[in-house]
Amino acid sequence: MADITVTEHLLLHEKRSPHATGRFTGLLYDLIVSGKSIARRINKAGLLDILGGTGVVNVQGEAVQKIDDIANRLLIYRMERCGAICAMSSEENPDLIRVGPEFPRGDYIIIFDPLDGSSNMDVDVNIGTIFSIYRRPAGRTGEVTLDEVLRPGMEQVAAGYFMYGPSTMLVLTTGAGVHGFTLDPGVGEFLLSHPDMRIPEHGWIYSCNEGYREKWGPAAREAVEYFHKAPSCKGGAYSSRYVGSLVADFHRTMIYGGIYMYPEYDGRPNGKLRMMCEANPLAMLAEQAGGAATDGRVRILEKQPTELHARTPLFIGSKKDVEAVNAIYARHAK
Ligand code: AHM
Ligand code: MG
Repeated sequence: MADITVTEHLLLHEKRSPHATGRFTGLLYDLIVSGKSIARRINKAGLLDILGGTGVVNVQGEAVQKIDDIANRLLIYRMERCGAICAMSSEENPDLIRVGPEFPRGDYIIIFDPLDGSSNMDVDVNIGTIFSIYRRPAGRTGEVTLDEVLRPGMEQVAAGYFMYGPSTMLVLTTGAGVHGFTLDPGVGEFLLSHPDMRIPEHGWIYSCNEGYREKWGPAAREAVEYFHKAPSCKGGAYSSRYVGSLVADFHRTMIYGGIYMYPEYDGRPNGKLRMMCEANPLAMLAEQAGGAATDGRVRILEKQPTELHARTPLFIGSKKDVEAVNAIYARHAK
């Protein structure tokens, strides 16, 4: 069978997706160019003097790695010029970035974490770019206002991630299932390698940073302890895995099933992960693949963000595993 490129796949999808227009496909095309450019730099990172920190601390209070900064600039540059975007928000920038009148503008808003897990970069472990795409509410023109961006994840029209690992992958949903593409470096194209990805209903891996257990509240502790004792889908005990790169931990969860957990903890009532550039896009992917995502109480996609950099606890993965956590939180809420 002939290889199916991501562009070809998107064009076929256009017929089915009510959101797909030529502009949307153009946006994704430019996003893919950005992903390839970031992948190219990451592949040679050790040779290019782009490992380590910039000495700057970002809006999240975290040290900006050189490669974070490079990925962020690449994405902003390309998205500003793609003709489909009117505004964007990046994990690395405190404010909304409005596309200026010097560029052609479209109706889409993109939110991204340019390089998730970048602290893993120095040890050559998988990292990724996560993105979330909204369409501007109908009838809005002129300067984009913040309320047009602060919308629940349910309103996303597309979401996905690039994962830079042994191979570079793009995992994408436009609201009609989830499809995975692998970059063929010889051809320079992402080729369909994982059509119709589905998260198994029940898994055998739980994933969280257990180093924080002393800081967790009783519900989070009980949730994790549940996976120490409950039978996995294989009948035996669950296994534990934690890369510390959300994209990598989530990608494994997409394929093998199980659950990724980043609960709230002492001093961080909403945990660490960002709602708009991390939890929402991954929640859309999870649900489109038959899985679930909650904060222990509420479905992630229904949460109303109150600020661009709002955080949320996250439990994401196999439906049965996420439901077990919800039941524990519900008991603790009584
Ligand atoms: P980042 O976007 O600044 O890289 O932070 C998010 C990352 C996630 O990839 C990962 O799941 C989490 O931080 C790991 O955090 P911790 O070291 O607290 O376990
Ligand atoms: Mg991140």
